[in-house]
Amino acid sequence: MRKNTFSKISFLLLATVIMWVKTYIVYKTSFDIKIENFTQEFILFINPLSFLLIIFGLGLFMKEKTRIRWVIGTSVLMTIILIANMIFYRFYNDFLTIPVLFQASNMGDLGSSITELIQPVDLLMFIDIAFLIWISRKPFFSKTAIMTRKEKTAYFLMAAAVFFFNLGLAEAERPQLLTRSFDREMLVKNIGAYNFHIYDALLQSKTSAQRALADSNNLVEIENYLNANSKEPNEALHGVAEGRNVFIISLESFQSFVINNELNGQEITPFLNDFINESYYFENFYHQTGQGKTSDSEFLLENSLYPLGRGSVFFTNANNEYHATPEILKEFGYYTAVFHANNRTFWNRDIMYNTLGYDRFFDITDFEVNEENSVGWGLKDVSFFEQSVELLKDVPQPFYTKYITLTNHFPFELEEEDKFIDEFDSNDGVVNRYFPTVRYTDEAVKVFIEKLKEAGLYENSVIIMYGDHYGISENHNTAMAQFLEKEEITPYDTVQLQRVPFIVHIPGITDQDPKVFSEVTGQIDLKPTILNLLGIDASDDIEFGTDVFSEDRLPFVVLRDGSFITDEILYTRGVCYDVQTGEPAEDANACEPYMEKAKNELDYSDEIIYGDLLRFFEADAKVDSDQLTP
Ligand code: GP9
Ligand code: MN
Repeated sequence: MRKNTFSKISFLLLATVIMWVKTYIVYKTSFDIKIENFTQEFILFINPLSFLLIIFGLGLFMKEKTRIRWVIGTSVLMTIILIANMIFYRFYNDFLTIPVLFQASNMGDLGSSITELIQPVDLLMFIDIAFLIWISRKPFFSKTAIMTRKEKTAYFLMAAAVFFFNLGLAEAERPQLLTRSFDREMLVKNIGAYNFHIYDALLQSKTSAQRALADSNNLVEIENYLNANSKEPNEALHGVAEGRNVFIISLESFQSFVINNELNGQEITPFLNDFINESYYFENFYHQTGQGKTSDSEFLLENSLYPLGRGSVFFTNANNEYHATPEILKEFGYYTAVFHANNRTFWNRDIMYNTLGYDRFFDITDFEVNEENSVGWGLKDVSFFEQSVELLKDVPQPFYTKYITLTNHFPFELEEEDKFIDEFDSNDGVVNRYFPTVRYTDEAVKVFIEKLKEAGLYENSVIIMYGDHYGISENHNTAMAQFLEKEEITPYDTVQLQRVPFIVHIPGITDQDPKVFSEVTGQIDLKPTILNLLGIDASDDIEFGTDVFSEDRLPFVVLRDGSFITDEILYTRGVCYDVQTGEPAEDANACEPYMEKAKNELDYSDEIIYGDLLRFFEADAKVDSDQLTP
């Protein structure tokens, strides 16, 4: 009987085993999943099985030919899912989620990045399918037969048993697995890539329902939490830049490790190194972006809310109610504009900028872009800034303007004439090319500041610069370890590499008394900081950040993947490190007091966005100046 059953489904089982092994090979070769012990490796190995048994098993309800087609069709589909994840992972170091798929309109603009990411070896992924098609014609495999009801029941019971066994092991290894849904590596590691996609689909339907079910009561608990944690902004700096023009510069893929660092004896960022000596500089400032990359950093900047754990909030919740910086500043007579030489639909910016309250978006059509002045993703930063200053001459003052640079974007292409320093010398082209493009953007910022001075726009300004997110992902750890002269890049180092530069430059003030701050801070703090400098009191706002200059701020920053950093500890991927030594903390429970807070911050912020809760909020920002009264 048993042998009989077996032979009835031999083709289906063969396909299952092949897909299972293939998935495991992909795990080991294409994803960087940290394994700490044998149990974890075992979970990783068995985790594709339950899903594959079930999905292929649906073929048991079909007969002969249809079943063979089902099995082959399913194999093709699973392979495509794997390949899509592999390609996505090469750049984002992350797994696909449904909202990311809806950002497909971005894909058309990716250009050189995509070709860099797809590799000829990817075709190997289809070899087994060719084999399956070939073998399905062999008499032994082609004569499938209908199974009895009992046999089917036994089959699915077994599949369910495998699933629960997997889940049980995973929960034991990683408590709270399914509630900390923003840690996708953990999910894939424990329940497998396929079950992860199912889980993601469930999350999607849950979040879609959330807005409909939300009411103003949901906001009360969050307001209480925020009020209990809110800190007074710095008094002395309150209003020091009142009425000045604001320049926000988003430095593409700029990580802090290049600042005050050298390659072959040459400074990587000579201009910024000098500029910092006339500014306030934060050396422990973290990006907090997720899958939405640049758009997430913009979201943090304008709202002091966290971006979402899945997808880009610019896409998923562009029609929400927000109380963003441009909108607030407009109430105080500011004109607000963004300069970015890309298509206005990229990251859904055209819609979102409207929502955030921007008066004007100078996009690619406002710039002169030609063969000579572009590279990689488009207009080169130097030309971008030069043209921006020209465009700025017609912008009413006071203004709040944001400039999004582009040249230092993966895959870091640059023409010879623009390479002011050599490439790094490793086996990794991406890391090698990163340095000249960073150096180029540094030059572009220098040109910008010079032009502002020439245009008479410098003195009466406040200039804020920050790195939007990492440029070098974990896929390049070997070359990064080589550059940083470390044996290896540990998870602790990875978190430290999420530091991006943050510079506050106020002519006449910071140049008199430049300072380097070591406090842990993050992009979530940008909005309250800027508003305080401008003398606007938005303390009643729903904000998760704190003025970086605040005297009594809590030293705490949470990253979008749930990692967090204080002045003593750094928590990531289930391990609590001593932030000074980079070694696991002696007191294993040292991170415990912050676990809840980290989760609350992210969950509450998500709740606001998914529930569109700010539509229930009446904000009223105050300025204590008669000059600016609306
Ligand atoms: C595109 C630019 C880059 O307009 O902001 O986006 P990124 O890939 O860095 O999110
Ligand atoms: Mn970016």
